[in-house]
Amino acid sequence: LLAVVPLATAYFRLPSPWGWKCNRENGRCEKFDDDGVSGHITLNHCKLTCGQYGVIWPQPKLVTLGNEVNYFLPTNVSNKITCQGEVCSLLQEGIGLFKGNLNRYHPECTNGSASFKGPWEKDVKEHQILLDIRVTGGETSLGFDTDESYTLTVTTLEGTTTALITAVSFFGARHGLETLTQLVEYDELRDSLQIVNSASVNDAPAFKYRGILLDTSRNFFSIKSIERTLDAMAANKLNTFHWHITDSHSYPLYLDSLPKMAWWGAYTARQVYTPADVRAIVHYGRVRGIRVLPEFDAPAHVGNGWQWAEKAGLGKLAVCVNREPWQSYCVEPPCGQFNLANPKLYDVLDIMYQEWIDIFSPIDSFHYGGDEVNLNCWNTTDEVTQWMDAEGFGRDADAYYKQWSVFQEKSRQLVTKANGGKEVPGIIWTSHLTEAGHVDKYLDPAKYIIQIWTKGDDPLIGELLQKGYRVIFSNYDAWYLDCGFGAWVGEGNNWCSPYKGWQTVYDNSPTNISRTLTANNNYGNQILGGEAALWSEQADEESLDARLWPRGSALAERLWTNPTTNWEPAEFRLIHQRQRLVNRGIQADRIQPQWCHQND
Ligand code: CP6
Repeated sequence: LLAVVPLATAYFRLPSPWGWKCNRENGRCEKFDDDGVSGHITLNHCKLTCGQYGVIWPQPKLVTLGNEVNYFLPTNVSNKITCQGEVCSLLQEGIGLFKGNLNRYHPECTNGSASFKGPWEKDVKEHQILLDIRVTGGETSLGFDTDESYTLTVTTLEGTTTALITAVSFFGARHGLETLTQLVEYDELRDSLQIVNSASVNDAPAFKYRGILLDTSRNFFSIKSIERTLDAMAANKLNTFHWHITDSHSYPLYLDSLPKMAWWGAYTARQVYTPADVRAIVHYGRVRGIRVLPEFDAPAHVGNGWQWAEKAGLGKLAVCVNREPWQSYCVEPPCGQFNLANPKLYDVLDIMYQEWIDIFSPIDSFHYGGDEVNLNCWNTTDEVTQWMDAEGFGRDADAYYKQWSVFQEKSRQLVTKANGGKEVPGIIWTSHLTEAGHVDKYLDPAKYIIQIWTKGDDPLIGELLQKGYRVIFSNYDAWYLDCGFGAWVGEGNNWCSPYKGWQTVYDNSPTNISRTLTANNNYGNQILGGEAALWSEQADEESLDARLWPRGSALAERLWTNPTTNWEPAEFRLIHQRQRLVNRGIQADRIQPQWCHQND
């Protein structure tokens, strides 16, 4: 039983007339009259230990939590790490982030430093936290075969709480640290932190690929806002930042080898990512357990940036850009598709991919886009039609698809070359090339992963799985987060999905979508996971946080745990996860009145 602790009056305006107690029947904290003597459970204590999962998000596979907490100060956290080589420095960085996140529970905290003021009882002041982290493997960057599992065992003995984390990889260990953070809360009465006294967690993700797409072409997003997104992803154990850097609208990536790309392609001189910026983001992601997946969307979705080539005497590399009437050529202005008739295209792409792969390295996959090609663009461009005729390709749809697939394979070879000859899986959106009946005519199932953005009931999914493709789900009817409530959803120019509530995001499961297929066949290991997309026609960094969070958290629990329940039992924890994101400086949206979770 807990002793009655004198109130630290300087930090406590209203003495609490009641306490909160865990109702172990329903796993909820309930209000009860405080007799001031026994069973007094203060403020945040209850939520940490109540319910099967406390306030851990996403739900671990297996977890048992103790019923008590110990109070401590973040200055009393020490560590012991068992690891090899570069894994040790990643762990040191990870521990630094862990400590910053502990401080972020303090109501007055800036950038991970907070001043706890006390005064404290001796047992609070002296309580020690020891991190004992053991990583057996040497992997330092995330791949599709990386083992992200971990175990976390918390035990308390005589004034010391030990957290033992074991993992095969650094990536598993950092997930363990994230879970450990979620066994901690601030305690207002003592101006200290509190940690669950004992816990046993055995955890591993249901899906390998758990992504968020950010489109930095339609609108620019600052490095700060991208870092914030990576912070929030880490808090949710999401592991892939799919960076849709370029599109027809802008090309904000500055390349030392092709400086004119950004000169023509960036919106303003400040709105560019330099090679150093990209390298920094790749590292920022890695220490948070996140792969940064570059997408160069082609041969459609190109436009601004490519004008320099014609001025430089290389001819037109992109055609149909700003061509009127744009509606007939592409889904949104400006248009733009590569000019497959111009062989110089490959010389430029060779240079471009060299630098892309260099600044994003090491890569374990590359996204080629490949969506929304409109044959009418090529079929109404004299240079292209003359080339098709001269080469004797013909001009029906199949002839164009064939040439498009040749472009695709050449691009993959250039990426392989830029990657020192090491092949990595190519990821490609569903498109005409991936259509049922002929997808394997164009794309080798061993070399391409298909990202399905079309509806979840698409019969194509069955064929892709049967033919051996690995797939990633991003069905727009549940996992496109682009549309805000303010967006125009009537007739006319409407390039968004529209708004999906977090419940819709949560209830959309890759295994349900393909249930009939997975029930009788062993396609489980071909379903890599899923991704939510923030296309940015109607969003920029001002709306970023509220558009992505906490809906991205709903996605994260679906992909990490793939729970058998719907959203309802998760709501209570999601409210707390949202608060945790806010503590970490992310302006996540609210989903309930404070009254609904007053009992924390
Ligand atoms: N941009 C690119 C887009 C979309 C896609 N690719 C998109 C399509 C439909 C909706 C939202 C976004 N804006 N390059 C599709 C993969 Cl509803």
